[in-house]
Amino acid sequence: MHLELISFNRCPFVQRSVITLLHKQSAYDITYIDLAAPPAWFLEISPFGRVPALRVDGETVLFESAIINEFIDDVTPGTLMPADPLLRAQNRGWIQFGEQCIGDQYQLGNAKDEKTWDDLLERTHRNLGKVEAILGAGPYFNGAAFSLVDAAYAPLFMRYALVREHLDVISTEDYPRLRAWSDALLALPEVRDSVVENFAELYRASIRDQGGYGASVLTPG
Ligand SMILES: N[C@@H](CCC(=O)N[C@@H](CS)C(=O)NCC(=O)O)C(=O)O
Repeated sequence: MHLELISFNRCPFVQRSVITLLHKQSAYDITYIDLAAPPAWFLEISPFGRVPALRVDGETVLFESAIINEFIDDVTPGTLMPADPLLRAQNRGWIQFGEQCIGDQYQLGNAKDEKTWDDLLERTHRNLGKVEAILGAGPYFNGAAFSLVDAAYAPLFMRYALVREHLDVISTEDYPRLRAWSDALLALPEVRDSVVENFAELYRASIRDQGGYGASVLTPG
């Protein structure tokens, strides 16, 4: 089966799928597009015009990172979802919630003024607090075994780590379990290798270029 991931080099949702592909040691091709000027062929195959899209055997196209990741898991050896249906459903819920956390993070970087920033930071902490409250002893979301929830949150953790010298959002003091989970994931090769080589600079530049209050806090100077 041939898998082609359509990607944008800074997208955290694409990164979820790359982590899953790397973890499962699956062969795949990656095609980068510029989301600011998406090519016509992409708009034809991606119903929402969003990445990631996964083209299977050159024809069928899947969209939505959580769905793509379950498909990758299904067609490769081993499983990254719990066997118990109740746990699987709970895991899917927290994967979905991860999108909210990624959205909070994106908006923080874009915050134009201090008031917007304060409101967003409050919401960010409220949401992170919900995740902290349900985490177990780790090291991964479900305990000893890496799963698709881990792939879903690692991009969020990588981005917070890249601006940590200016603002430690997931501090050990505030979030002991979340931070330990973040540290465990960021140490994995499949997470480290899931972004382009110059990602750190690309990511910081994407915030700096916003030029608002969020940029002045997260990427000063
Ligand atoms: N829920 C989607 C979110 C994907 C998403 O928002 N991707 C962004 C890039 S990071 C995108 O393609 N944005 C272009 C647009 O919305 O037009 C998923 O999990 O795949």
